[in-house]
Amino acid sequence: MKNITPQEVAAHNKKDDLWIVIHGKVYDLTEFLPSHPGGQKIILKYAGQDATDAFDPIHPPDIISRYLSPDVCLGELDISHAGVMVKKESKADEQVRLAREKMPRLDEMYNVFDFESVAKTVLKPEAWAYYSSGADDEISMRENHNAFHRIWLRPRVMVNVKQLDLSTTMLGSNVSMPLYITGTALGKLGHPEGELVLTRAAAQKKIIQMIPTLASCSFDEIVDMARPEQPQWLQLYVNSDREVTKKFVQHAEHRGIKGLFVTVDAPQLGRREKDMRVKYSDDGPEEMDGQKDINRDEGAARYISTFIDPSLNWEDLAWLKSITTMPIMLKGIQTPEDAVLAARHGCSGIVISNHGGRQLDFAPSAIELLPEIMDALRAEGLDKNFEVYIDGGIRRGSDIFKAVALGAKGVGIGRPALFAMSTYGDEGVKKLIQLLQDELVMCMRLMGAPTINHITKDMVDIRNLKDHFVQSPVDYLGHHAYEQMLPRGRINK
Ligand code: 173
Repeated sequence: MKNITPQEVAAHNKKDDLWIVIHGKVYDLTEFLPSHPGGQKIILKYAGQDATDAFDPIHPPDIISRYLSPDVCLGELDISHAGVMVKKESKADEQVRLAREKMPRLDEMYNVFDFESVAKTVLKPEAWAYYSSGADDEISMRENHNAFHRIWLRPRVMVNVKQLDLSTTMLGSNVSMPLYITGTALGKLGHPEGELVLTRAAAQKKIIQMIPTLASCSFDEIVDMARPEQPQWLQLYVNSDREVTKKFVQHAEHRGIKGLFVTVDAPQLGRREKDMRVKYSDDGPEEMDGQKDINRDEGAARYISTFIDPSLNWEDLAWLKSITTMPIMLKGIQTPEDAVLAARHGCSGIVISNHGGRQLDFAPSAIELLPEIMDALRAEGLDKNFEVYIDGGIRRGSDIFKAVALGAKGVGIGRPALFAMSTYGDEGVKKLIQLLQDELVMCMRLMGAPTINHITKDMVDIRNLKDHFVQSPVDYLGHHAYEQMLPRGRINK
C-alpha cells in the first residue's frame, strides 16, 4: 500500500477533491460524498483531515469494507508523520473539555440521577441527544420511571435481616443481584472504548451484560474482553438477509453466549425529535446553504437500522429455534396476549419493554404490565421455566425490589449505564451498580426480605398502578436531568 503524508492529505480538502483519513487509511470520498447517508456536511467538516474520532461512534466497525469499493482507499497515512496530523478542536469539543474539567468527583455521586445530570453537561450534543431522546412527546419515556411511584411498599418487621443475600440466577447463570445491563447501540458516542467499559464493570460486579447488535465495538471485541466464565447475552436485530443473522447467531453460540434476546418492538425506528434536531446544530445555518440534500432524518441511527427486517413474525420463531440451541427470549413484549404467544412458541422467556420509551409513544411502562402478564402466564400454566424480565425507568433499588416482587426474574438498565460510562468510565459504571446494590440491600432489610426468594407479591401495594390520574409527588431528581422539548427551530444545547 502506498504511503501518503498528512500534508498530501490536507491538500485534498474540497468538495470536488476530498480525501479523509480513517483508522490510518486514506480514502478518496469525492464520489461518495453525495450519497453519504449522514449528509455531506459532516464529511466536508473533516476534508483533508483525520476523521477517525468522529467516524467511530456511529459506524459499525466493518461498514467501510461492506459499502465502499476498495478503489477509494488510496493508501496508508505515513506513520512516521502520523503525529503531525493536527486535529482542529471544534467549539463543541472545547465545550466538552471545559465541562469535563468541572465535573464533580465520583464520590459525589449519590444516586443514579446524579450520573445523568453530569452526563448532560459533558456529553457532546449529538451523544446526549441520541442517548436521552424518546419517541414523540416522550410520554412513555417519562412514564417508565413515574409508574414506579404508583407502587407502595408493605414492610414486614421483626424478621432476621442480619445476613442478606441478593444473589440469584438468570437463564442459569449465577449473578450477584437481579440486575443486568441491557443492550444499547453506539457506545462510543459516550466513551472512546464504548461497550468494553460495560463488559469490564459487569465482570467486576458479577452481573450480566447484553451485547447489542449495533454496538460501536465489534461483537468479538466485546466477547474477548469478558473474563473466562463471565456470562454474556446477545440482543439481536433480525436482518432481512436471514443468512447474515444465521451466521451471527451461530457465531454467538459458538462464542458461549448464554441467551439470545430478539428485539421485537422495532420494525421501524421511533421518531426521536431531539436526536433529529441536533443534526443541524454544530455549524451555523449559513453552512447549510446549497446543501438541500442533507438527510433530515435521524442520520446514523436510522441508516444503520435499515437492515432490520420489518416482516419478522411469529412463524419465524421455528426458524430461529432451528438455528440455535441458545435460550430464545423476546425483548419488547407489551401485552399479556403476546407474552402467552411467546411462551406457546417455545421461547424461554421475555423482556417486557417499551424500548426505553424510544419507539411507540403511549406504550405502557413495563412495570405496569408486569402483574397482568404474570397473571396471564399463570392462568395458562406457562409461568414455569419461563423467565420474565423488565426494563425501562429503573433508577432505584426499590424499583428492582418492586419488579422482583411482581414476578420479574431481573431488571435491565440501559441509559443509566451509558451515562455512568460516559462520565466516569469503568469506575463510574461500577459505582452505579454499587449504588443500586446498596439501595436494594437497604430496601430488602427494611422490608424484612433477607433473600431474593423472600421478596413476594404481598409486599407491594399495586392498587393504584393502573390509575394514571393519581397524583404522584414531583420527581425532582428525574426532572432536573430531564431535557425538555423545545419549540421548532431551537436546539437543546
Ligand atoms: O433505540 C435505539 O436507538 C435502537 O435500538 C437503534 C436501532 C437501530 C439503530 C440504532 C439504534
